Amino acid sequence: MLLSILPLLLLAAPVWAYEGVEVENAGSLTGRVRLEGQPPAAVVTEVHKNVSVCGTTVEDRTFVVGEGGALANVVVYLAAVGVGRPIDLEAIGELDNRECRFEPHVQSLTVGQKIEIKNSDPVLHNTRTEVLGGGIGNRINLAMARAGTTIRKPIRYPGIHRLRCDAGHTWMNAYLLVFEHPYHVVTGTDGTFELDEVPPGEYTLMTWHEKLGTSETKIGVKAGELVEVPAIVLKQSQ
Ligand SMILES: [Cu+2]
Repeated sequence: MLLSILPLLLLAAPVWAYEGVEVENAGSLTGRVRLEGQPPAAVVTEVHKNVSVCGTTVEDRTFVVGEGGALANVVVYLAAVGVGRPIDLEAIGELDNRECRFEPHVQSLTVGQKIEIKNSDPVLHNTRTEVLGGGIGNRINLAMARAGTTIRKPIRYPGIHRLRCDAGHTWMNAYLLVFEHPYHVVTGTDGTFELDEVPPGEYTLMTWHEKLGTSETKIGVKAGELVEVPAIVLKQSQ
């Protein structure tokens, strides 16, 4: 009996775990993500369902670009951090179905946190996650028929999740990136980011964008210092 259970236990054990500690002599990182060149024109989808709520057209939000090429909706994170500040398990991500869009378009959370999914519209929406690039993922498949409904779901697995709505709103999409450590943040319309309470050491600072993929920057963090990361310029492939 024991022998038959053992392989399952081994599979269920985490391959790599994060340890939250009080970080002494922590440093911080700050910087800005920029898009090189003009962004492509937004894709406009004609709407033929729930037009009174959704409108007649919807523009996609793949490239949200501010002044000087500042790029929003980029997840900036440290690769493979094993020890650092504790994970805030009380933090709750929010995902609203509003005017037939997911808000926000991109967010990041840490394993152990929760996400609160809300329907603000008086129409049926369904929030379903697809795990990109393999892995177990944190699968969600949640239909919400009434306006004002909220449901919380625990976030259990790391990965890149694309969110879709199966209720006939083919244009609805968003991304949820889940990490095992707390060193991740999403850029706003000014393209800036900051990561605090980073233990001194050498790191790989990563960026992820839904169309541009990932970039890597090697960076050193020293005790008590605020490191200004050189501008991260993301290029569009042809
Ligand atoms: Cu929907």
